[in-house]
Amino acid sequence: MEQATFGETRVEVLVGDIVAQPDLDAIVNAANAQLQTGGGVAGAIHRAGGPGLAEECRPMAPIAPGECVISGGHDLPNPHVLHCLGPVHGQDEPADELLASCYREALRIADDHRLSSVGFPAISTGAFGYPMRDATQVALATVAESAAQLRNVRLVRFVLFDESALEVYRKVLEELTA
Ligand code: AR6
Repeated sequence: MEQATFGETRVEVLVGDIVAQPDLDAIVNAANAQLQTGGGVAGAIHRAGGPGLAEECRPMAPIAPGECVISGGHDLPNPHVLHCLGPVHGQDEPADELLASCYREALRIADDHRLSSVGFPAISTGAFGYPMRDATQVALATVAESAAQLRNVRLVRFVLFDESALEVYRKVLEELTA
């Protein structure tokens, strides 16, 4: 299954690049605590966003695991970026609650800013080492639970880096809606 509806919000899962989603009001950054450039998603977002993005973020740092802050999109095609710090697997506990908090907070902030579409990468599953299947269960269950409270967000897109991640998302989405 590649899409599902929770409340009035559609959830899509696809393979792609998080910085190449020009139709979305906001993309989510798998950030570091300093909200600066890095590897993976953070590197791609800061390269595409340009120096103005790091400059705007500097006074909001540091953030703690589970937290999320919003900035403008600068040179990105998206008007906003939601910067979430995921848990480092095996270090930041309780990992599942901290990861759920990232998704919940990003959706709450997007909704408060009256955004209608948000794109997420698979937070914590790269450099931070969170197993993909466990992280996917947290991500999709949290979006499903949060949907009832959303008044503005109508599209949540999970932008995954490869087919194997997409396969996991498809399976978990199927289990959740069974
Ligand atoms: N688009 C979509 N997904 C991507 C992209 C992309 N352009 N690039 C990587 N992924 P990561 P984390 C996938 O490491 O685990 C950074 O250095 C990747 O395959 O970006 O939360 C920061 O500075 C993986 O599945 O984020 C932090 O220090 C997922 O996105 C730290 O890494 C997340 O990988 C954050 O680690």
